Amino acid sequence: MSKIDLNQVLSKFNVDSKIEEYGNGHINDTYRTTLNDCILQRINTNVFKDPEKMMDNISEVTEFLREKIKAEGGDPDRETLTVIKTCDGKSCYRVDDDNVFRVYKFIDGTKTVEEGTKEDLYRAGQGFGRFQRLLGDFPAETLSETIADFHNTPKRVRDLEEAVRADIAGRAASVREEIEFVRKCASFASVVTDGLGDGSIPLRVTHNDTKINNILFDEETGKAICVIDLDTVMPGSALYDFGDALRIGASTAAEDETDLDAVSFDTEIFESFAKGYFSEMGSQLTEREIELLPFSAKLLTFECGARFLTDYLNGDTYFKIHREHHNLERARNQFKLVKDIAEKEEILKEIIAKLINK
Ligand code: ADP
Ligand code: GN1
Ligand code: MG
Repeated sequence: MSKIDLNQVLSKFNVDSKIEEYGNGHINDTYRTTLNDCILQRINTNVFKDPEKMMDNISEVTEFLREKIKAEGGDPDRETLTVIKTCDGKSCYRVDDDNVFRVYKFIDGTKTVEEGTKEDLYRAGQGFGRFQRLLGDFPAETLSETIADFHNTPKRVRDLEEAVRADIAGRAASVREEIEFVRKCASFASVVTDGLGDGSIPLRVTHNDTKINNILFDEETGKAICVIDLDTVMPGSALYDFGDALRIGASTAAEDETDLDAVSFDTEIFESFAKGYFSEMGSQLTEREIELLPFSAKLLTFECGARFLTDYLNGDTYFKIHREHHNLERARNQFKLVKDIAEKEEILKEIIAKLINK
């Protein structure tokens, strides 16, 4: 990476500027250009094997969203990402297989939050709900699958078993308890994939990575204005987006908090997010989807925990880590949250029933 001259990369997009590191994602390297407000990203090609196809997805989705936003009287320059093309009209620039870059317009006057308030989560619910609603009639068949089996939870459990068997980092013996926890939860892992398979849950175009820092909030009004990080926009289930947003959004602690007593699921925040989400998507959801909303928070938190544990066993090759046992700490945190959600599932069901009957 150090060998790459980022200014030279920017010149390929006809952008000339100073650059500083930016953001807090686990996947791509993000930079902000300080003179003319662009976001430069080195796409993680270890994660996204075909960046050109991914950028085709993103270009199609953002162009589609632009038209929808315009039709609703919104501002497409702020309410969706804008892909800046290279001088020769491409949506990314490939230096070599490990160094593929893209540029977006920087959306000014916005902030991201890592752990939001009740109000932030209401707005995030609106933002992610609106995103899903606007893509309701997007031609799903034109999208490529940027990561195969991304939310295939049973496959994630099988990947964990594979990592245990291979044990390439020699860590399996030290995480027996966590591995057993995944095995115990495997009984509910296939609820959504089974539903998509037999048609009882509809396939929709979804974001699939609705972490709370993947939405930009207006600095002044606090409104959730733009859903970002569109790398995983693919056909999926509304339950993936709902559950994943609450995984961090309704947790009382950061995803890597090591004091597990501080980690619990805030039912009021759950209610707030669900209210915001229903205000946009309520009329589109099927009965089965509504029934599974509380469960989705548990499922997606479990899935993410299993992924962190797998990466720990594989020697930390997927998620960016900032300390030696970071992925294990994240996994333990997520599993604590799964247990807490499981204990609160009845309360969550009552909250949803109340919102629906309003
Ligand atoms: P990752 O896949 O690594 O999470 P993201 O695309 O989410 O990468 O970008 C990382 C961070 O950069 C975001 O959380 C956000 O703070 C910031 N960011 C990304 N795109 C924009 C944009 N167009 N305008 C303003 N900030 C952005
Ligand atoms: C990654 O890219 P980012 O930081 O928004 C990951 C998500 C995980 C999340 C856990 C493409 O999200 O699936 O839920 O970390 N994205 C990808 O924090 O794997
Ligand atoms: Mg992100």
